[in-house]
Amino acid sequence: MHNVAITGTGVFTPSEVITNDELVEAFNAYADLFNAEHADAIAAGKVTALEHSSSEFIFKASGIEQRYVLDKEGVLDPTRMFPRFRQRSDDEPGIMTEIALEACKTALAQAGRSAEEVDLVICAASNMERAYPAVAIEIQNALGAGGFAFDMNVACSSATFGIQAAADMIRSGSVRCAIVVNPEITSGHLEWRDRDCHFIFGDVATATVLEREEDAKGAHFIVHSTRCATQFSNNIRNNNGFLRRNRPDGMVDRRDMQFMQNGRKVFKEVVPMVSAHILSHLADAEVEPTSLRRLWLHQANKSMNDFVGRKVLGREPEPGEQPNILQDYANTSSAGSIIAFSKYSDDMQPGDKGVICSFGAGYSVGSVLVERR
Ligand code: CO8
Repeated sequence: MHNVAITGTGVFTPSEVITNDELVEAFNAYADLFNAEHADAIAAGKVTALEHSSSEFIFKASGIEQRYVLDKEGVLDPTRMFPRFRQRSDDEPGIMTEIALEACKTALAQAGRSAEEVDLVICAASNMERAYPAVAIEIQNALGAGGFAFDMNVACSSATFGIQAAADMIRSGSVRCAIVVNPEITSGHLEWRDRDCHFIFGDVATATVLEREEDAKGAHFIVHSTRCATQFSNNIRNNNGFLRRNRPDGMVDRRDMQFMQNGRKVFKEVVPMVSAHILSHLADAEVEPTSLRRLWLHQANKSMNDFVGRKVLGREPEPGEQPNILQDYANTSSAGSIIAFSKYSDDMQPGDKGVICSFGAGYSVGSVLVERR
């Protein structure tokens, strides 16, 4: 059995930013257009008028101030309200591969590894741009990596579940060096026309290099242990899928073909689940929660993270113990905790321990207990 180390991480951040004010202005213009177009049906009580969104609500309810996206113009066009991506031919790299490569290159450079040394690529994300061939195999090919590659989707928990899968294979010896990459183009499956959720998500790609500890070339984190758990819930759901055309309304632009959630219920049900999950993981690893130097939590909601941090540490987290990036990136699904880990781990000293934890649709929770070496 081999010790497993995280030796590099990378974050690709799109160049385009949408502030809350810009987002709300576009949404409100869309709502006005919708209400004017459906004025008679609204007056007859057959259609519900859309209410305006507000920047104050968004910041207060979530802590989000802005989000990065791959295409700002399409999202903010009130007659469109979703990104405009150039149609690519099958001979060109897909858009997920393109952003994944950027994150992979940074992570590999940090690890001091060349792509040929990688023998496992896992593309772990909350949606894939096609069914097959696997996006991971396209990334493997574009990188020039060896071995094998596969896609996995556990929504917001994809990165930690991918890390567990890679770590287990490295530990057992079937893989020597793995890269888990999370290209999250959430702007493609968010419903920007729904006031309840239009502010939640942003685009990004993250990557994590894992290898045998004995191969690590510099400072690294060992993966002490990982833990994944799932519990079925319909409270976060997207009904788009390959059986879509079998439905009588299969070709209609239905609301349930994009992200849907009951946010209040998710908040109430997931917070205790996550706190209990982390505490039982730490208890089994015989690590005192109070000895943790850092929690790199999933980045969905600031209050959610405050609750989890307080429950796990048993006190108010000190500034820096539980870094948030959601104010800048919004919720980037599986990538959120990895962005936090990548940006806020350089100052950790040998022996310092921390937990990377993601949670979301499924429900799903994944935790990775790491120690600086
Ligand atoms: N502007 C103004 N008012 C608003 C707005 C708005 N934009 N939106 C809602 N309101 C109103 C509501 O209508 C409601 O009014 P009333 O009280 O009159 O009914 C009031 O504000 C309060 O609404 P909520 O109860 O919905 O507000 P909350 O305080 O619950 O906040 C949140 C909403 C921020 C969504 C919060 O519930 C939350 O963060 N919940 C947890 C969400 C979460 O963590 N989800 C995980 C999803 S991520 C995941 O699993 C990955 C999925 C795959 C990725 C998908 C990519 C697209």
